[in-house]
This record gives sequence, structure tokens and C-alpha cells, in this order.
Amino acid sequence: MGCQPEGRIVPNRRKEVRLTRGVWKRRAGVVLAAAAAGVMVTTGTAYANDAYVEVLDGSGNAVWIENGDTLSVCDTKPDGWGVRGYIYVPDAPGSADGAVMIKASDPSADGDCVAASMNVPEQIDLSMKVCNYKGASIIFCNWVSIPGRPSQGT
Ligand SMILES: [Ca+2]
Ligand SMILES: [Ca+2]
Repeated sequence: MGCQPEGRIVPNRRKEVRLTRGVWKRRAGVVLAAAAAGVMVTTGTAYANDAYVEVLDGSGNAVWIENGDTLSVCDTKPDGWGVRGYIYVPDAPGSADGAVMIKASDPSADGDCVAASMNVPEQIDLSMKVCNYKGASIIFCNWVSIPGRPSQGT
């Protein structure tokens, strides 16, 4: 015990944070794959913290249903642009950018929406963004915050 150079192995806080973020993103990828395979995660719970946001030109929308952690994206205007929605952990409160957890794209206004879901802990602050897209072009983005809740001692 006394011989171990413990003093030199001081954990670096910044590194820990970065590692945690990496794990997050990887996890999101795994669960996304599960969602794509048709695995729906539904929880019969508790608090509704649903959200809605429209593309800036009103040609589509994204809806977040917290019960089931489902993002639904709808293209409502046949204008040659599809609609893409994101659920992400914002870099800062109100930020338009962050770590994407769920993404769904509705390529056309054909009457059907596109949904994707994954289990997201309720206490995390999320945001939802929706944009028009065509190829690699992204326009008319709009977004809203979905504040998390402090965990209830369960
Ligand atoms: Ca459209
Ligand atoms: Ca559609």
C-alpha cells in the first residue's frame, strides 16, 4: 500500500467529462439501431413533457411525446423539401446545437409521418429541432427546449 505512487494518478476531471460524452454518443447510436429495428420502448409513466415545433416556413413539424420517448416528424407541404427532426442534448441552454440522440426524416408530404424513439432519462435537459432538408442542404430550422426534471426519489 505504502509503496504505490498514488499521488501521481490524480483523476483528471476534464478527461472524465469527455469520456462520459463519448459513451453517451455511442449509447445513442446503439439505441437508435434498436429503434430502427422496430424495438419500441414504452414507459407507462408519469409526467407529460411533450413538445411541438414547426419548421420556420410552416412546411412541417416535429412532435416529442415523452411517454414512449418518441420523436415524430411530419412533412406537410409538397415543396420538394423533406423535414428532419432531432432530439439533442444542447451544448448550452437554448442552443441550436448539441449531441444528437434521436433523428428522424420525413422525405415527402405524402400524408405519413416518420417516428423514431429511444429511452431518454427524464431528468436530462433536451431540445428538439426541426428543419427542411434536401440532399445536404438544411434550411428553416427552428427549435425548442424540453427541460428535464429533477429525479423523483424512486
Ligand atoms: Ca416538404
Ligand atoms: Ca411523409
